[in-house]
Amino acid sequence: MNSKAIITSALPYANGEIHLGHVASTYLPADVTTRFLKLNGVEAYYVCASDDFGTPILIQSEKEGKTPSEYVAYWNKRDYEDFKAFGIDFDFFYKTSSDENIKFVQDVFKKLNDAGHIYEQEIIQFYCNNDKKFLPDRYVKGICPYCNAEDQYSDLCESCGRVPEEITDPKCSICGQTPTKEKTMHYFFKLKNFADSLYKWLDESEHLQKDVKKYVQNWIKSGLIDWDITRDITWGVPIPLDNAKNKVFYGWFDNHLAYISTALKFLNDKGIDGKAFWNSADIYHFIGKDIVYHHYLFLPAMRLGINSEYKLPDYIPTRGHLTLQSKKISKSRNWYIGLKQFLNYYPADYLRYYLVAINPYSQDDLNFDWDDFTTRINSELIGNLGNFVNRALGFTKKAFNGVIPKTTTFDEKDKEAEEKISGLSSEIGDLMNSNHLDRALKKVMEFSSFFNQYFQHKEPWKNGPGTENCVYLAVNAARSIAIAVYPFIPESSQKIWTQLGFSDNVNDHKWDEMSELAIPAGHMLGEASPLFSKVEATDIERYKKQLGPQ
Ligand code: B3M
Ligand code: ZN
Repeated sequence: MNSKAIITSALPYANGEIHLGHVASTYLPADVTTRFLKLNGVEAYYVCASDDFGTPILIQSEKEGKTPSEYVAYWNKRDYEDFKAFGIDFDFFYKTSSDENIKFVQDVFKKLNDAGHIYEQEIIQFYCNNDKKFLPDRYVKGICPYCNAEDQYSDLCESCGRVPEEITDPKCSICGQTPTKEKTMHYFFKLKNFADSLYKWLDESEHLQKDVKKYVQNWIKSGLIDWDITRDITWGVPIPLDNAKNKVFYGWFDNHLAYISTALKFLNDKGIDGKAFWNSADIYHFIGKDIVYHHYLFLPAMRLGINSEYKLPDYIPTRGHLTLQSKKISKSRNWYIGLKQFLNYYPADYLRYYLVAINPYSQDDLNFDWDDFTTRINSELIGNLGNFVNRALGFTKKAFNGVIPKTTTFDEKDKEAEEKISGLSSEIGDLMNSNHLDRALKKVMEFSSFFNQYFQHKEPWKNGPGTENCVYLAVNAARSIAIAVYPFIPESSQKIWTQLGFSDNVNDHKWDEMSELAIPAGHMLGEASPLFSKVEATDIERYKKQLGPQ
């Protein structure tokens, strides 16, 4: 394991609230991984930023009568608060519109330009003579030539889902007049230049997902196209050339560079040499499968284009989309659950548990289902884990006044239990290291289930021989669980830790300590109380009704 790591997750557009779909595939897996790395003593930093630029944000801010800066500042703050309430523990959350990022992006552009990776080309764009501006795709609406739906974007028909080559009866979405077509000079990034080096990088990478790698390599084989990095709007990173007045970079040129500029700002402010750190760390970019093209091609190509001055990613964990009750999430059809909303219903750990448990390390889609959520929380988190911890600690309280008794000779069952504890950290650690967070969590649950059975089998309430061993091992197993679940359900982990009678923080300890029998005879437990409360079917029925047209 590298002793340093930088972790990022796809930057949220500063354009609306975070919902369950966002956290499932990127923010949560990244947070769990970061917490795991930190417990292993890795100097790991999780940085993120709001993605502030782009035409949709400009349009929305205009609609709301705000300046784009005011508009994105609102969402930057709100997103950060929602993430925090969910236990997403960024070391630093910044913004793509920061001075640092703007300067960084412009420098990268100049270097790419000097190296011959940029060229100019005239293109034809819609222009509104009334508003006196070029109209990027999103600013032009018309009739879809395929399905005849009215009022569709010129680059996407939301009714039939197709991308029209040429929209019928185009209209400026600001003033409603018919735009003309004018020539404008755009800058292009020569993505084609990088076909071979990208292919090789993918071939040689050790940790990138095999299935994703394969189809990205197929894209390369079928031919890459150069990439228009210009927008004729006012909201974006200005293109630093004299003859590029009123032009800014396309959002996907600048946003991923904020991974680097944000990390540099954070590290340099801490007195660490940010660039040296970046280049000696493991770099993780957590993403959803819809932005594979951007992260496996544009992003590495741009880094290669500046001679890998900042190293390419080691890991790009890519996961599928979340559906909700088996239907596609859609804000306009009210088929989504806001993160903030959910946290009004249940504690963060319930959602963290569920979303990790159903989320494999693959691009398969996953489904949030209220009934499945109920079953898993009630039977797994509460019925298995919560029950075991409460039983072990509660019994010790009752039968031994909360003081761990001295052990006697271990029998076969005790020895088996002891081995379970000593094997736990490497067994789960291996899965965590290979990104199989769901499987790792499942192992913890199996461990807990084993100890539930062990406790049942030993019947300590009969106070027969071996009762002391049972209590000693069960309480130590509860301690192992507290450490093992810390990356997944940090609040509950700390609760268990405190109930065990420790006054420090669980994350002051190391991952491997979960495999020690560190609670000695004579140790006094804290107060035991139930960790969770049951999910009630009647509540769930209410929450289900809040979805869909109101
Ligand atoms: N802001 C959100 C998305 O497409 C976009 C990600 C940027 S990552 C550099 O998921
Ligand atoms: Zn107009």
